[in-house]
Amino acid sequence: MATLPVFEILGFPVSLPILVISLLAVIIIPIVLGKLLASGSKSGPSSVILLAGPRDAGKTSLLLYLQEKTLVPTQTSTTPATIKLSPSVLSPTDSQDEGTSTKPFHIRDTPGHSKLRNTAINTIVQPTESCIGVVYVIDSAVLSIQARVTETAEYLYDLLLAIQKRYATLSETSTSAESVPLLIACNKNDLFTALPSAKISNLLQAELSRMKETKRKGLLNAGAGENDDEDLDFVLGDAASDQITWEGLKEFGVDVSVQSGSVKGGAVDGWTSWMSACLDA
Ligand SMILES: Nc1nc2c(ncn2[C@@H]2O[C@H](COP(=O)(O)OP(=O)(O)O)[C@@H](O)[C@H]2O)c(=O)[nH]1
Ligand SMILES: [Mg+2]
Repeated sequence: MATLPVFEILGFPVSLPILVISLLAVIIIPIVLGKLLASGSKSGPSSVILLAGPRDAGKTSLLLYLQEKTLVPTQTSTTPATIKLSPSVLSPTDSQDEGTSTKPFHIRDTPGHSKLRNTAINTIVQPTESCIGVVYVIDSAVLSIQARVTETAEYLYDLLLAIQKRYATLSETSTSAESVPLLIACNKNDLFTALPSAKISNLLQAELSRMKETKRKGLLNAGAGENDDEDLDFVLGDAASDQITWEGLKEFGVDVSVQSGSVKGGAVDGWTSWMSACLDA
């Protein structure tokens, strides 16, 4: 019987089959591991529509309404919740008309408390998350109070900046970078103190401009601790002007729409057709 050749490696005798298996293992294991890790980092849910906004604006109510088609009692959320929905939940209540998309999508409800807003910002900034739209739910009935306008605009500013950053990062590597559209959903318009969407739109643009001016003058520390020094230079919109308008933000990959509605009144068709358009895009 012919004997297999035996090699000597570092003083140890090694037979040919062992040598071949070892060499294959050294080559194949890193390749397989690399593939597994790469796919793991992209395993987050696909087609995520993010719900963000100040506390008590109606984010969780909207999410549950899409599931149940009725106003369900909610509790203050402290953790993000991602649920999978069929696009059929977005078709208007009085119509058979369905969007062209049939693939399920995800809605992520995030806590509105100022200390828990990282989830929302991260969902936008992380390139591994396929965020296809942001619904910024606000309470239309409290915006005659200046402090509530400021609070509403502050969180909005951070989200718009995150969208702009994502777009800027993607544009560096691709000529056809997709922007993430943002809908300002002016909820609770069933309440008599609710302001109309056009008025809210103007109030928020004016407040964002005021904030940008304040940030630029260095009176406010942008991003308070979350962003590093380099990011402090990252200004929302045009660096040459403090004026912020939805129109002006478009060239920075930030596409803003404003629409009134009411979860309580079941008036959410405008918002759901906006979401449908995100799925079809
Ligand atoms: N009047 C009115 N109340 C609403 C509406 N949507 C939600 N609410 C109420 O607002 C409160 C806060 O809602 P919630 O969904 O928990 O807000 P979240 O903190 O943004 O998730 C709850 O008491 C809801 O019942 C609405 O369209 N009209
Ligand atoms: Mg909630």
